[in-house]
Amino acid sequence: MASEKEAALAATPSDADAPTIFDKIINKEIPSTVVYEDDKVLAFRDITPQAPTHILIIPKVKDGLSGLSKAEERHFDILGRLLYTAKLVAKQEGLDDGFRVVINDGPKGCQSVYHIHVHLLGGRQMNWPPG
Ligand code: IU
Repeated sequence: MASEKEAALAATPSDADAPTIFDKIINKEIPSTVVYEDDKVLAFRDITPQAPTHILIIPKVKDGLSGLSKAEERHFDILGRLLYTAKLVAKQEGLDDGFRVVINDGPKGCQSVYHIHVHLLGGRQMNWPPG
């Protein structure tokens, strides 16, 4: 299987509203392990975990947010909600000693799926600088 970096470099930054595999996850057309859901956001376990806890938090409606670089003022609320959900899920997962949130953007940011998502990583000691 291609590395995450190879997948990111192979991915074509899609039109802001083009559907991605995350739409199929939102619509339950393909299975995922959902850990949190409300009317605005969905959080599910990453299929290729990079830490003992690795969860993706996504908006249910993309509204042009294929990545953080596409954010507009109308996205203030959903951006805040994604981060707040990361905090809620970190608590739910028992990540009381710390965790990391990451948003990859564009090819050089190693983004492979063009539907904005917050990575929540925890359960091991993180390192800095990141790769
Ligand atoms: P990235 O920031 O765009 O690189 O993150 C995309 C993530 O989506 C990556 O960590 C994948 O493992 C993850 N993922 C998934 O959980 N389920 C899928 O069906 C696909 C990707 I495709």
